[in-house]
Amino acid sequence: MADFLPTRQDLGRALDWLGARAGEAWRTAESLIGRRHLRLGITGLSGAGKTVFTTSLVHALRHAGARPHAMPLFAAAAGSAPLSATVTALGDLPRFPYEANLAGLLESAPRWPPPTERLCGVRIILAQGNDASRTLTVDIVDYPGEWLLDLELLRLDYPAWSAASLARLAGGEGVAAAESEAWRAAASTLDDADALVAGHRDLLLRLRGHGLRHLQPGRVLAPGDRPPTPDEIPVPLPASRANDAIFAAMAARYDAYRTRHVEPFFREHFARLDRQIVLVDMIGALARGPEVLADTEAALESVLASFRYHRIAWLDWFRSRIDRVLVAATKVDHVTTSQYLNLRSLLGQRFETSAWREAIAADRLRFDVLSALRATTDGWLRRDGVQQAAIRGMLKDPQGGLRSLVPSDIPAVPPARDAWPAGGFVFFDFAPPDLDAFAQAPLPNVNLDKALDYLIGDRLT
Ligand SMILES: Nc1nc2c(ncn2[C@@H]2O[C@H](COP(=O)(O)OP(=O)(O)OP(=O)(O)O)[C@@H](O)[C@H]2O)c(=O)[nH]1
Ligand SMILES: [Mg+2]
Repeated sequence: MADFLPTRQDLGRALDWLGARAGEAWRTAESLIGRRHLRLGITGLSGAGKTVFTTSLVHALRHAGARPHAMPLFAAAAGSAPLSATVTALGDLPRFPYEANLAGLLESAPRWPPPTERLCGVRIILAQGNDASRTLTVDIVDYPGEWLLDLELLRLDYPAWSAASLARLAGGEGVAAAESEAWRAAASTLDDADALVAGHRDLLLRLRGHGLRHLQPGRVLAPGDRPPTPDEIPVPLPASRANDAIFAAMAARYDAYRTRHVEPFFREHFARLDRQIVLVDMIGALARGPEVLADTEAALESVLASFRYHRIAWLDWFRSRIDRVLVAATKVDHVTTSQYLNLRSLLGQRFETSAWREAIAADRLRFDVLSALRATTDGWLRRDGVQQAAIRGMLKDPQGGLRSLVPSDIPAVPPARDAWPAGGFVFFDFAPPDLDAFAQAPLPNVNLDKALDYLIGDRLT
């Protein structure tokens, strides 16, 4: 019971929170006069496909009215009056570079957009026919998945976070254990906070290079525009050091990191979202092997836990209002159509437990596959007299050219380590396709319309 009595600090946080929410009265008033508003969060761990998805989504919303058959959702919603879309900045957030990303994709040698590590946003105002009072404003907030993963810190105190982080680093006999061995030894003896932080940062970067994603604190990897100062960055230390001065110093840093970075992000952005899409590169994780696949699954589980808060007294008062979460395995054009069902199953199988059943049954949580920009087409390849399903596209490697290839089949559940195929799962990276015909039309994709229908469709009607 004592857990739930607010402390003075909790009350302070709650007041900050109320201040941040004042703008919402305005949104409620807008909705009463027929101007509807929806705030959509887009996230995924680095390289998952957030920027490509957001670019394709904005482009689709802009041109859905012009080519209704490409996006059946909009054709149905618009009826006889075509939809028009205006793209503008979103408050004082850095603007999502839609135009620059699109220009790169439309070049004669199309380019994928560059990596991004900051929060940014864009507002799209959809209007139906000439009726200016019938609008739907879609605010899109694109933020690094590492920050979503950091919300886990709000549920853990410093000793618990340390224990969990160190267990992940030491776990198994894989790359994390080997790479972190020297740092873990230092963490059990060293008293120099700066050296511990620098070594830990270096370790996290190396682990990310190996494809691991369940890495914290996230702002070490994705610092954004307001990076933590050196004395706000904690590292995990073993319980054997609980009585050392360095342990108390790191616990203080941990609290500073949470209150100055994680909580403001939660309050100012995350908790204001209405809908969320979480993008996951399951195919890339499979290609990296069993350790990375298990790590990606664990990171996803931690991320999804942030959508249902338990036992955090002050957060429980102002529960996140996100009522629909779509978890999507991206880049599904890397495999043949015949593999989509298995990919969907590989993504969602871990959540077929009682803890998630209710959310899934109520359609508040959905799992699906998508490709925001389809770079391949389906085809067939004859090999040794046998017809095989193949995909065809321009390889990303400039020497690769246009190829028909047979990627690995996707397993419906993660194979046991000793049942992993010799040589691993093999997939290929593709360049964006020629998009000449799509400057004024939704980009070729898989399931973008379906994803949008779930995320905003009910507000369009
Ligand atoms: N074939 C294909 N490749 C994709 C698709 N989406 C993303 N990619 C590939 O994945 C890479 C990363 O995509 P981004 O959208 O930049 O990923 P991100 O999540 O924004 O990455 P960071 O900003 O680095 O965190 C791209 O450069 C493409 O190579 C897709 O729909 N199809
Ligand atoms: Mg990006």
